[in-house]
Amino acid sequence: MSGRFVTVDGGEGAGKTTQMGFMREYLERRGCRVVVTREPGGTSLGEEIRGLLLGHRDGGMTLAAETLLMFSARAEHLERVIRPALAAGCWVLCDRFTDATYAYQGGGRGLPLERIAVLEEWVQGTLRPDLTLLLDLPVATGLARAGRRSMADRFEREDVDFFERVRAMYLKRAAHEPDRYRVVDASQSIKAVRAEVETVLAEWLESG
Ligand code: Z5A
Repeated sequence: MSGRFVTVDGGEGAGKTTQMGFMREYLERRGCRVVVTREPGGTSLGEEIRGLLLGHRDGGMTLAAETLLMFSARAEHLERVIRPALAAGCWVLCDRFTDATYAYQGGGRGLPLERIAVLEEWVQGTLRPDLTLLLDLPVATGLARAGRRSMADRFEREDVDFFERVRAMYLKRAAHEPDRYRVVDASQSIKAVRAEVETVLAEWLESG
């Protein structure tokens, strides 16, 4: 079976990391070779950039710097991890990708989407995910889950309205690209979300 590029995205506390572990098991049981990775990050330099992006910066960070750092990490990630894995026939399961830039920097912070599109074209060329699972849930539910964890990072300290705009942008993109996106109700129990994700994967595998 040839490689596929599958991304998992969603708001705070959506359960991406949890479900990606199950997805890996599911695909490996079907004989797929799977590479699990994440953004921002996924490479040595990318993880350093992640530290800059999520860290607590007294002076803040301009939106341009934030967006360009996301795409710097992505350029490294594509060149060193994603493209080689796909070329070797592996499935790449990526925890967040460019949809997150549209949702957070575009929807959340108000960066014009055309600017993101220019960077997407430059850094990715024609490469886009084959399938994107959007783990969708009410903002309050996600924030309550995330709140149980350790200290909030730079994004997690944003207010509820920010996360509502992020969610709205994800849902808008999913509605515009129904062939690539599958929206999963992530407010259910871990077991129920897992079952829905596996059904989506099974149907997608069968369809193509
Ligand atoms: N960001 C950006 O702005 N622009 C970009 O282009 C990119 C990213 C790529 C870091 O991402 C930040 O970067 C992110 C957006 C920004 N900021 N925010 N917010 P991240 O993906 O590393 O950070 P995150 O959203 O906080 O993800 P996370 O910490 O990895 O959470 P998760 O993977 O979605 O959830 P989880 O770790 O699987 O679960 C969280 C908790 O909920 C945990 O205790 C689980 O046991 C629990 N959980 C999970 N599922 C369930 C269900 N179904 N029921 C109940 N409890 C559950």
